[in-house]
Amino acid sequence: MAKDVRERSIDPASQEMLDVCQRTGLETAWDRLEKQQPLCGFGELGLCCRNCNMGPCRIDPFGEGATKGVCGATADIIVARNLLRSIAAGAAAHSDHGRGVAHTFKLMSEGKAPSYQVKDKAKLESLMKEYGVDTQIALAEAIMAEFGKQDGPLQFTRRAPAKRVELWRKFGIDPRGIDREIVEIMHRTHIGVDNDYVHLILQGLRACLADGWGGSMIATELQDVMFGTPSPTFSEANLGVLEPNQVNIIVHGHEPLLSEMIMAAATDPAMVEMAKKEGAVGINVVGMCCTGNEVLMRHGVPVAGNFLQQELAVATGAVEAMVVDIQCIMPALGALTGCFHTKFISTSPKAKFPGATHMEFHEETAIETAKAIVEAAVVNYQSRNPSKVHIPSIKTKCMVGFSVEAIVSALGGTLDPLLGAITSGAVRGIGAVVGCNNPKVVHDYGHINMVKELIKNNVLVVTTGCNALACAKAGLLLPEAAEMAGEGLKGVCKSLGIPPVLHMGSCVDISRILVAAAAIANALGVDISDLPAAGAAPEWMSEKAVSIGAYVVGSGVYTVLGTVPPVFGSSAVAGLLTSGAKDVVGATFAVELDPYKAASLMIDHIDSQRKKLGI
Ligand code: BF8
Repeated sequence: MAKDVRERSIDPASQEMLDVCQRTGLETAWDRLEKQQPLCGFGELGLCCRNCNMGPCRIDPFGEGATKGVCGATADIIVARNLLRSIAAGAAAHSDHGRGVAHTFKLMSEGKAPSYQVKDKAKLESLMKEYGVDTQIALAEAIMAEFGKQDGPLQFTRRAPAKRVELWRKFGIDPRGIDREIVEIMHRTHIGVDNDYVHLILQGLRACLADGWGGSMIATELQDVMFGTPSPTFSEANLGVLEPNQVNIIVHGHEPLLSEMIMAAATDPAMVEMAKKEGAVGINVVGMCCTGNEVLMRHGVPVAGNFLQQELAVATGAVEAMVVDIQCIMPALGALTGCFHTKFISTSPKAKFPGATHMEFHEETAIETAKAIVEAAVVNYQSRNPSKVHIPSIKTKCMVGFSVEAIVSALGGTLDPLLGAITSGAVRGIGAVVGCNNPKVVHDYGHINMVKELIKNNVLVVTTGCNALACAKAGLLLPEAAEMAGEGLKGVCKSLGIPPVLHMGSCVDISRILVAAAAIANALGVDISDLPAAGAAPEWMSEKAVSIGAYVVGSGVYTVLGTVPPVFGSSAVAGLLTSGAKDVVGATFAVELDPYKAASLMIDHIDSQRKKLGI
């Protein structure tokens, strides 16, 4: 029997489309999750091992069956190894994205990628200074070399407070090179290599720090150089941004290298003219997921939704092309787009999908490929079947684009007003709320209720990824949302004209949050772990989120997870993550599925940090 859509999502546009899907028999991730029930209990606890072919092995959590794998690996070893492999995959995904951006930057610097230019010269110059080089090409080479470094340090790790770097060194987790740490995880988790769960987890921390302060930060910084550092701008979010009379193109995935070019091609007057000849009034490019965040914050391009809305967007029947690159793109889109006229176009040399047309994107010919993609969408407009079109008329205004530079500028050029507000207690602390959607929990319920609870209690929220898009849809990214905040935070937001929830970008842009945390800690003369700050990922699902969570904790920020990580098959590993890590990195994870209780945990932590700081 069809499930009540209100049990699937709190977002009205998504509920409307879920109804359409149920009526027309279109399958979504929620349906597929139901078909997966009951989920594998061994998998949920992290207790199955497929790392060699003597198994697969699994440990009986009740101690009645096998307590060891064929090689003798215990629950502690298996759980830790599985966790590390997730970190490796997540760190690899972010860092390979960073490598792609660095590669484009290098080609551009050599004059081989004419579609790209330097948009933020000041950032370019400050990066050259940071790396101690005199030319753009030397900077490109120095950044590319970070990936293959053998002995570190990674330049951007030195943005962290000196005390943090000292601690990383003391525990042997200061990253030596981005690729090296990922490869070492794969080596150590091979059968018969590293079988000490503490030692394994320390390597996990080293690899994820190379993501947050390495690969992800490289992606953010060089994207800013080439596409501009975001500054506050207004736009709109939710499925209602799709236009009934225009050629709708959704850019979905993660790399702005592609979406920036699609934007440029779609605004080409010749292309717009062609769309008019096909009977459309124009071309409407909208974003989805983190690509959505990238073009939203730099150009105010409207965003159709977050992770769980990708299928719902296609189900509107009004999408001429779903253009994807990498990460968080459901392979289910192939079959679903096949039910409509929608062209599913893959572009990355790294990512192909069943049912997709592959139009491979290369930096050297970027704008030409982008034009061919836009043209394919335009000529597809005629194939739209009006009887299948259903666009929810729901969208919300949002204010986005709070890079660290933009925050400092909103504060009048210095962090002092924020520090003053924190010290006085008007702003109780900072909550970084990030991460995915997951059909295991009601779509956007965890995101929105946690964020509302935090701002109500005077916690300024910074957000990225799919949480940012949930907040955009719920109207939390508007200065008027200050009315939902506690008195102190409301006053600060009103005087600065900013929302109580600051959109800082895509998931690689959590590196911006690290930079902000480091700057605040440095200004106060303390470590990041001393700050009245906490992190959360209320609906996380991806391996990238595992890496993020680990580098945020590794950077000293207490972090609450809203879906259960597969580590509870080992009380030793779970204990290390939720308690023991405090003695190493000064921060821990907590797991709390109720967003209200999770917000309280964060607020309690913030209060205890304030007490320790004497503020
Ligand atoms: O990198 S928040 S579902 S879209 S993984 Fe994916 Fe998760 Fe969304 Fe962006 Ni991040």
